[in-house]
Amino acid sequence: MTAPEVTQGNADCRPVLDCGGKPLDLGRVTLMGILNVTPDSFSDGGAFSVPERAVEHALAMVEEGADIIDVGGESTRPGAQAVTAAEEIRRVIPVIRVLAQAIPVPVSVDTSKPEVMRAAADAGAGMINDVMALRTAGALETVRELGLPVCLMHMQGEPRSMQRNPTYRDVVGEILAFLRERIDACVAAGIPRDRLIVDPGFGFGKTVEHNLELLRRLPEFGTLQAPVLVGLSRKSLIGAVLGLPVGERLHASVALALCAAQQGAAIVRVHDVRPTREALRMAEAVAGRRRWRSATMDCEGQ
Ligand code: PT1
Repeated sequence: MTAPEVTQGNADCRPVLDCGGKPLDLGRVTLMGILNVTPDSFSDGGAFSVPERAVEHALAMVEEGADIIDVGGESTRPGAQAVTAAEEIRRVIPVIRVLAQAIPVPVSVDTSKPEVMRAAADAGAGMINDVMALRTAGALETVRELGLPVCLMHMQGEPRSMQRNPTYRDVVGEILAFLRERIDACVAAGIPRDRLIVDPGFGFGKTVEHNLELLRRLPEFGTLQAPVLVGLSRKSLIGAVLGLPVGERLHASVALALCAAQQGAAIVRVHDVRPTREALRMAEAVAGRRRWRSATMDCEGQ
């Protein structure tokens, strides 16, 4: 008798993602450690802009339990200015090159520019994280050629102006429709469906109420049949709810990461790896499982 075939097309049935040769096990909630190599990062204030310091910080996050390190050279926080591809490459490539050799976990690159995606993959990056969901000219073709997994994020507007007056008729419905359209565009461009990750884009053209409703209704994103990535760490919705400055948002960030995991997120993008890892481990021990299923992601018996 032959072994049953592994079902494709569902995060829970296909738990290991190949990130350019390094595996990312999505059978458990995965922590993405944030590594900003920008002089104007919203919460690190450019502390890791010197390559040596950035590498040191990434090593510390891996030590603390990060499953993937996300390297970004362009701030996309509300109000941030765009940078050129050459400047982004100058910031991220030296760091990615060292990290890809030095750490056992995959490195992702947080960029929307095809030139940066290509240079990062050359330097050893194993995943593309694009807040523009491959809408930049040439991005779809580039990711197809690179053969790497990609995170497709929703954003209304552009970073410079996105928080001016975000409006939706139905925030969850519209974001689901957008992500469905981007998944279809990827598949049409020849990117296999099982390389796609989706992200509702917390804080990207959303009010506090939009963000809270998105998190409350996160299980509905399971209908997209792709792993869901969530980034809430230190974001301004915490400032709005608790009245705390960015340097005092650790406890709320841990709470939101745990909440996202229990709502079905496969990957949580965080600054503070150790406290988040401890909270998730504790909740996993209580639940007796390593991953919470979203309502619609169910392949029991397959
Ligand atoms: C994210 C994300 C990201 N966030 C993915 N990539 C940022 N896939 C950068 C605020 O309201 O959520 N998912 N890359 C950081 N962006 C923001 C947005 C930072 C909003 C801060 C805020 O404070």
